[in-house]
Amino acid sequence: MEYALPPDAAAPLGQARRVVVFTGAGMSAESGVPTFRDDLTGLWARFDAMQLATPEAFHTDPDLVWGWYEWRRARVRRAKPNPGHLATAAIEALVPDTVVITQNVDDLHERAGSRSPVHLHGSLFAPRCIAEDAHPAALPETPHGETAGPDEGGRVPPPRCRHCGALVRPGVVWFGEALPEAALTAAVEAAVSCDVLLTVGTSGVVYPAAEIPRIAARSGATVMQVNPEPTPLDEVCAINLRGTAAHVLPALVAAARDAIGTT
Ligand code: BV8
Repeated sequence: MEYALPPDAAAPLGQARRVVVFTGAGMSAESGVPTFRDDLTGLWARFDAMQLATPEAFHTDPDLVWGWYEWRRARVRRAKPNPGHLATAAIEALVPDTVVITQNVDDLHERAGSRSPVHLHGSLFAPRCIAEDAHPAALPETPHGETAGPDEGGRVPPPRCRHCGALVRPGVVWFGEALPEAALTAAVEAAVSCDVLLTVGTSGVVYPAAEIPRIAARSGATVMQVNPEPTPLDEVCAINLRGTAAHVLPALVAAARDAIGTT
């Protein structure tokens, strides 16, 4: 059943010249990829994602952390983009000057047709050497998790860098690490100059990423939120659509398309 949009909820998107779609883990939830708020499953149930996603955890137990990322990579490879990802790509077609900024490390936006999402927190598909020069490293052919279920997807020794023999690490931004400068700069530039920022599926608690919708609001953009739950970003949203990405976004895009079609 189509989501019942409040009247005029799509008007800002229908009139926008420059749009930002800012997404978090909730965007991929309906593709079966767990969010950071979800309890981990199987072997991982006794770990806290916030503890595993740190340089300290990798230093202490590289096999455990690499195994976790391989398990996550296998789950993403088995997942499919959901109607929310597809609707996001449809927004890019509807409003050519659209920038997708994601906190997610999966590739579901790309697989849904988004041209070049800005990955603020890196990617599961870009491992690199742990050494300073951070040589990109090849992904192991079949992620360990592909064959083993979550409760056997435990420790997996990380590969070694072909150039220097150092450990290869996941290509993500861990807690306590700086975000990639180019990505953060591109995200801020998009946020200060957009007419509408659509924040989808984020709890808005991890900084500096969570600053992006606030920067847009301070710069005069209309901020719209899609989330089944309240978040700290409620206070900067002009329009709050309580619902899931796969349910709300297609309805929002259809209504915006109608609005544009009638202008
Ligand atoms: C840094 C990659 C400094 C790894 C991730 C103030 C300023 C700056 C930093 C800080 C600060 N205060 C605290 C900090 C430190 C820290 C931080 O923010 N901590 C938080 C916990 C308070 N920040 C950092 O450490 C950052 N680095 O600051 O470095 C520095 C500077 C210079 C030099 C050196 C150091 C780095 C943060 C990045 C961490 N890496 N990911 C990996 O994936 O393994 S963060 C990770 O968690 C995600 O990428 C995401 O960003 C975050 C989880 O948030 P969400 O995506 O929102 O997901 P979440 O599960 O929380 O929520 C899901 C939402 O979806 C919910 O609201 C739910 O209701 C909704 N939902 C559910 N289902 C659906 C749905 N919505 C729609 N549809 C559905 N179906």
